[in-house]
Amino acid sequence: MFHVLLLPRRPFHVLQAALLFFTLVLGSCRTPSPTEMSTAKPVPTFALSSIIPMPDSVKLLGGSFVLNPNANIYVEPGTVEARSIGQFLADIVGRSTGYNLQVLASAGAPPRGNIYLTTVGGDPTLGEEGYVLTVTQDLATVVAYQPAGLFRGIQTVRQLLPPSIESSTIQPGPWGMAAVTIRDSPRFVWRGTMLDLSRHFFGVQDVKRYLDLMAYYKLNRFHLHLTDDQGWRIVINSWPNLATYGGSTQVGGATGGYLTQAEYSEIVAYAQLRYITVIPEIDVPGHTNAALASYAGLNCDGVARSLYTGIGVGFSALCVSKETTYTFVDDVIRELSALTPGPFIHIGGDEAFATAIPEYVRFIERVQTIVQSYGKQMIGWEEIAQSRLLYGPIVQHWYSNVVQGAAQQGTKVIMSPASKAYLDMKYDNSTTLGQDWAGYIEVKDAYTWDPATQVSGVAESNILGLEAPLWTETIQTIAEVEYMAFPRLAGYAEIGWSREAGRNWDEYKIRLGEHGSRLTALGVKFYRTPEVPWK
Ligand code: NGO
Repeated sequence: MFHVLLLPRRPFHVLQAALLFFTLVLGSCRTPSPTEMSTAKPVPTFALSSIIPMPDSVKLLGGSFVLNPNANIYVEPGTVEARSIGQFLADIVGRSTGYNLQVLASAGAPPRGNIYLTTVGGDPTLGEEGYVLTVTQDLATVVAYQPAGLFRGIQTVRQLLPPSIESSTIQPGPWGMAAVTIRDSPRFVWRGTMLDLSRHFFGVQDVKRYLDLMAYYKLNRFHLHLTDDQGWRIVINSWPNLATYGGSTQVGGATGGYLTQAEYSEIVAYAQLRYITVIPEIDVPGHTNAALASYAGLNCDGVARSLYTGIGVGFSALCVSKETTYTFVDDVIRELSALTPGPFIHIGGDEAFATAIPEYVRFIERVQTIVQSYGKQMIGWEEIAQSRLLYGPIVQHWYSNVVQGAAQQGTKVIMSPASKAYLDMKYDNSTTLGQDWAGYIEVKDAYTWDPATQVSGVAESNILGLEAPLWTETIQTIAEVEYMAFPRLAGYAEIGWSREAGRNWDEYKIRLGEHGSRLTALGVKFYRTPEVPWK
C-alpha cells in the first residue's frame, strides 16, 4: 500500500499522530495482500498504536504477516536461552490461538510463515537488551546481540498482534502483524518496580504474576522489600525466629507469612527467565520491629518488642552499639547473597529516626563493608548518602535532596520520587486504596516527568534509571496490587525505556487506551482513568 515512513525518535508529535492514524484506521481496512486473500475477513494489524514502551524507530513496510495454524518458532541450533524464549512466546500465543507452535532449530532463516529468533548478526551497539524486529509478509524475525534483547523483542511481537493474543482462552483470529522494521534499545539500564511483602505478605504465585506483567512492559529490575516493622518475610537459617515468629502477622493483625529459601529461589529463577534481576532488601537499622520482636538480644535493653501491626514508621532501631547486631547483619547478608545471583543487596537505611545520626552514619559505613565482603553492590535509600560511602554503592532517591552531594561525587542514583513514582499513592481523592502523603498521582502525573531533571544537580549521567515502589500498608491482595500498579507502571516503563524527547502525553494516552484491551485480556483490573480514551 502506501508509505515507507522512517520514524526517528524525535521530534515525534505530528509525525506520530499521522502515523497513528494510518496505522489504526488504514491498517485495519486496507486492500488485503495476496497472502491475506485466503482469510475470510481483513486482518487487523497494529503497529505504533499498540507498542508500550515506544521503540526507538519504527518503519512501516506496508502489508502484513499472518500467523497461521501451522506456524512455528525457529531458533539457532544449540541456543538454550533462545529456545526457552521461543517457548515463552509459544506458550502465550498457543493459549489464545489454540495453535501448537513448536520451537525448532534452524541454522539461517526458516521457511515462510514462521517466527525466527536469533542472536546471529545481532548489533552490539544496541546493547544487551536491544533488538531489531523485522516483520515481512513471509517472516517475523527478532535479531538481538544478547538473549535479553530477544526476550524484549518478543514483547514487541506480542504487542503487534491483536490484543486478544493475551487471552488465556482460545480466541478467534486472524492473527495479523503489520509489516514493520523496529530498531530498539532502552534509555536506562534500571527500569524497575518494588513490592513490599512486609506490610502485607504476598506469596510465590502473586509475585510471579507481578513479574509476568513487568516483563510485558520490558521492566528489568524487581526490588523485593522483604523486611519491615510488620513482618520478616524470608527464612534466615541462622536466625530462624525471624520468619517463623517475626513473619507471623501483618498490618491489621491477620496472619502473615514468609518465603522459604526455596520459594525465594523459585522467584529469582522465574525472574531470570524474564531477564529481570531480583534485588532483595533487608531494611536496617530502622524498620526492624519484626526482628526486634523475634530476638531480644537485638534490642539495647535486651527486651524483645511486641509484634507490630500498625502503619507507623520510624520508631524501631537495631542496637547499633552491640556486636550481636553486626553478627546478625552479617549472617542475614551472607545467606541472602548466597541465594541471590544478581549483584545487588539493598540494605534499606530509610527513616532511622530512632538512631542518632552519628551512630546511623557509622552503622551504614560498617554495613557497607559486610555487603562488600560477600561480593555484592550495596543499595540503600537516599538517607545512606549521609555516610562516607565506599565501594561504589547505589543510592535510591525517594523524598529529599540528600542525593545531590553523593551524585556529584560519582555515586549512581535510582530515581523513585514519592510524588511521581510511588505506586501506593492514590490516583485522586476518590481512590479508596493507598495513601496520599506525597500527593495524588494521576496516570498523567505518573507519565509527565523526567528522572534526569527531577532533582537539581542529579543529571542523566548520575542516574541508572527509575523504580516505582509499591508499599502495601493498605494493599492486601494481588488484585489490589494490579489496580494500583496499572496503568501507571506502563508509563514508568516507557519513561525508563524510551527517549525523553519523543515522549508526549497526548500521543501516549492513545497508545495506553489501546492497552486497555490488552490489560483486560491479561486479566488486569486496572484503574480506568477518565484521562485516557480506553479501548
Ligand atoms: C516511605 C517509607 C516506607 C513507607 C512508604 C509509604 C520509604 C523509602 N520509607 O518510603 O516505609 O511504606 O513511604 O509510602
